[in-house]
Amino acid sequence: MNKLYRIDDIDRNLKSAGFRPLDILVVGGTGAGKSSTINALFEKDVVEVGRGYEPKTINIDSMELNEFIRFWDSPGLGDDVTKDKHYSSDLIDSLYMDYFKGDGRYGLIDMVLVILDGSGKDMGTTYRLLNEVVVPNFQKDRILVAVNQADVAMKGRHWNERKNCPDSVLLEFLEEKAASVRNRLEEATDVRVPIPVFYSAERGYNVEKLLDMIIDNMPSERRKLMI
Ligand SMILES: Nc1nc2c(ncn2[C@@H]2O[C@H](COP(=O)(O)OP(=O)(O)O)[C@@H](O)[C@H]2O)c(=O)[nH]1
Ligand SMILES: [Mg+2]
Repeated sequence: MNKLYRIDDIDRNLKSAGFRPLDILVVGGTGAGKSSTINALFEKDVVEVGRGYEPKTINIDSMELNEFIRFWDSPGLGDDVTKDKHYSSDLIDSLYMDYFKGDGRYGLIDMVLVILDGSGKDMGTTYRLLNEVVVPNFQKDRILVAVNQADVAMKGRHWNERKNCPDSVLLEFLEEKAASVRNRLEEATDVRVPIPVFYSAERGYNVEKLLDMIIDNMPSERRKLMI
């Protein structure tokens, strides 16, 4: 993404909210494509992408897109129970973490972006992540969901390589998927999110829509700790 993409909108939103930068924690199951998503947003490799099932993101790390938005990558859940406990408690800590913003103020994670693997059907890890980690510790109206891996949502079929976008069959499938993800999440976690964007971090498809979703749903005030 161009670092200046909709920069005036971002500036206006954050000015009226009275704070910046906006800190976004990216969460999701291992292999959903959290790190790839951050790289796609930055249009370069800022975090290491896992190959296979080896999770590459051990610590929670931050990257600044521009002076207004900062992304925090996180390790994924869903590998094994012991590791998950460890990662869950790290994630919870990060939701309460006060960090130094460099301008004399302290800040907190302002939004959580949940990444789902659009090529899979299993949402169990995401439900657990929301129910056990995010929802008890974070404001529900600051959660966004996005469906990655749009290119392989139908096992690679119906992806138009030449135009780098889904054909009409896959597009319809993805639209239905986004709507159903939203409904299923609401049933399982009681969180109602804006309709998830579907995109492909790997192919650079709809990545600007992902940023649009973030820009159009920015919080109107600084987050306060839930006590
Ligand atoms: N086909 C496809 N593969 C992807 C996409 N995004 C990520 N991947 C692959 O999925 C694997 C896991 O990605 P990674 O970003 O490390 O996932 P993380 O564990 O959530 O951080 C890597 O092999 C990526 O290349 C995508 O949009 N399409
Ligand atoms: Mg990762």
